[in-house]
Amino acid sequence: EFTDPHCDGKQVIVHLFEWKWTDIAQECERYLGPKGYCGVQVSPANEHVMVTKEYPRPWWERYQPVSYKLTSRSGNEDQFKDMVQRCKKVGVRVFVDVVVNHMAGLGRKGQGTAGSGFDSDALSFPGVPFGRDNFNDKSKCPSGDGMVNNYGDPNNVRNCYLVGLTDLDQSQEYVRDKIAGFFNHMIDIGVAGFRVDAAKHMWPGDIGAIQGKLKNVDGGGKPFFYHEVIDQNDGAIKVTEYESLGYVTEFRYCQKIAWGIKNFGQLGGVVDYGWGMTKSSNAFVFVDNHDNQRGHGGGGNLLTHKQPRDYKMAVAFTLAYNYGFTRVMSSYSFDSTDQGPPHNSDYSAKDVTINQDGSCGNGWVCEHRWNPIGNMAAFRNAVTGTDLNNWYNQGDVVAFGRGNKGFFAMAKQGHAQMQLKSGMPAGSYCDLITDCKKKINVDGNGMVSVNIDNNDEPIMAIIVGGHS
Ligand code: AAO
Repeated sequence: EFTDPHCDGKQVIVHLFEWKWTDIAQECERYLGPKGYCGVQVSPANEHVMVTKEYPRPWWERYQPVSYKLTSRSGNEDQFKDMVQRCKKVGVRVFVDVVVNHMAGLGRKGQGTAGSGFDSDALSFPGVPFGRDNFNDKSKCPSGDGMVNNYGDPNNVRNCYLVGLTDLDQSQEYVRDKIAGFFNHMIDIGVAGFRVDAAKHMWPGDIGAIQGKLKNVDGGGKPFFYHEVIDQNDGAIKVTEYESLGYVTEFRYCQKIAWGIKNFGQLGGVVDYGWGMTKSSNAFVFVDNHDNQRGHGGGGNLLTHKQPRDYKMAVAFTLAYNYGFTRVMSSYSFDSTDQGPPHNSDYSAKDVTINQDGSCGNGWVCEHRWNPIGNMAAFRNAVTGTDLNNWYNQGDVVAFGRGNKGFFAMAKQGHAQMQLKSGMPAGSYCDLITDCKKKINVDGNGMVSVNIDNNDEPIMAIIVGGHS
């Protein structure tokens, strides 16, 4: 249940972090649809605070809800509807980042992005409406100051305020109905599922009760759910607690793949279960996310777009490997941890411009468009359901096949010419990474002529059906 993304078997979601709805609609039509992406994760679409106190309009203001009205920094409800419909028309589904553990942070009041008044200290959010009775009162929180301050105690993690964010009481039918109403409104619009923010801070039973109130998505079936739970074997909350509710984020993978790219010989163990990583059918997998790429949670040694060569190898490997359901990050340039998206004078996000070479301008990184990333969505789609075979891992080269559908190789030193065993039928195949500028031959014995000679993108990938 809750594990069908409703995108006709496609396998990769892209997080277009902080993009406006009008830009996402265009990107679905000009890139995500044609490249075979399953869907797009969009930033929180509901009304949120506008922060000026600590920093001028930081990205994280969207994680402080004021109401469930669909007007945010990315656009209004009409633009949201247009985006969902235009994406769906080209086979790209929309998954919304939903912030329902809490409302805005203490000490904040005024108006949200849809003009609703609110006052956090008074626990007053008339835009929903939520009032004092709908929040966890201090008696349920075991910490002295009412804040989450002990990840070893589930009651602390779930019944206290996370970094001062007013903590809703989802055990109440009224609160559950308001949240379910918010989800059903988006399901009516055509949304296919949700990324549940701060799921670790909600009781799984409460999330399940809310899911029980949801409509089926159009075309039938439950909405797709993936829950944000940072579990790095160092707290009381385990990802397994959420497995009946859909996919769960597997943050340990971020560190394992970064380690593996630095130590190619370790890549064979990238998902060994010694770290207690969740099983593949529940693992929501990524190399970095919007928090840990800027040191905001789920930290540790990891790779981001700022290390392009290693990052391309990490993401390409992740999309070629047979673990989990995958999401790729798409960022904007930043040099401060709080910095919001590239913006106009009114702090609205700047348009995403596309350069002649397919890269983006205006401060948008668009790593999801880099060939080793964008072209690997088709690889993951083509090899769905197949096993890993013909594993090769010597001399800083790693290579493997996926059933008789695909073959993948990477050379850390930037070049590799060798014959390797594959399960592929004989033929001449397009190399996906070079956009088919290179042809790769497989002979009658399944021997593939690996040929890597690009130091910036030392990767090769071929699939059946990707014939030249
Ligand atoms: C802002 C201000 C605050 C202010 C607040 C309220 O920064 O100073 O008090 O407003 O006015 C985002 C930003 C926050 C921002 C918030 C609201 O990151 O800075 O606060 O919006 O505007 C925990 C949660 C996890 C959460 C993460 C950031 O468990 O769910 O913190 N992520 C989501 C979103 C995130 C958002 C929120 C939640 C809130 O993705 O963007 O916050 O809606 C340990 C715990 C984790 C914990 C981290 C960080 O992790 O295990 O559960 O995440 O600490 O507190 C190693 C360990 C690992 C540890 C990690 C720490 O990896 O192995 O266990 O180090 O990095």
